[in-house]
Amino acid sequence: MDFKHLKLYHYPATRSARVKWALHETIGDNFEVEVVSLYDGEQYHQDYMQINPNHSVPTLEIIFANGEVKQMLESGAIVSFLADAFPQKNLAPAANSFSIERADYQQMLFFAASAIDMMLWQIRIHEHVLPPSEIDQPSSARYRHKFTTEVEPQLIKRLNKHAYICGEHFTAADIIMGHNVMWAKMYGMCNDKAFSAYLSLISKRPAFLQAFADAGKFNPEPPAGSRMAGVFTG
Ligand SMILES: N[C@@H](CCC(=O)N[C@@H](CS)C(=O)NCC(=O)O)C(=O)O
Repeated sequence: MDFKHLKLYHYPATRSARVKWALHETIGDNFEVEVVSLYDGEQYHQDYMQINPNHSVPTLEIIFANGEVKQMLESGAIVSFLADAFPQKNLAPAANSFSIERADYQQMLFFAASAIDMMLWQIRIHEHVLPPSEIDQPSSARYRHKFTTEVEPQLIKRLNKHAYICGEHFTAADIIMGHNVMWAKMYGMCNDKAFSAYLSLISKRPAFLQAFADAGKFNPEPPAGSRMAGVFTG
């Protein structure tokens, strides 16, 4: 089935930028973007909570050709869905083949979107988001350690073998992993030259440049005095 309209609810340089990147890779500019001002609490507005009870971005609203509407809320699921929905863009090994390439691609996409994302999120909330009374410094230290001693070596090994995370070809797994590497760099991690080479390669893609054109508007911490200070969870 084809789509009639796509609308992305977005906030600069957050996980919704992964989806914006995948949309530019697959359908160019043929979608609507609405910015949800996270630090003003717009994600908690009743109308938004009705479509996204997790009060987060991304939300991708899909109006299908037959008029049916579906909201997708998970960046990994959306990026993977788009890659499979537009096979002519060559962003994923074929879904209908029991291949080593597909197995590896899914493994890396989910590793990035779940396990690695969770580690980075723990660092984020304990270093930038939670009020002082809720900060648990050992949690952030634990995930920094796990990331640098367990995750980074695996990624470096891959990137020393081939240009992209799953081989010599760019895939949707690079969208999630690439965003994670940039996110980790904000915390002073991912310093090996393999990561610099990787980022310089993926950041030249026109779809990347479009997706992150607004990244300068991202502020890692709720601005002082924001009514979301102490409320915002991630
Ligand atoms: N697992 C979700 C997480 C989405 C998420 O937490 N987004 C953050 C921005 S990166 C957000 O909108 N936070 C606002 C809030 O939790 O109130 C995904 O990968 O899409």
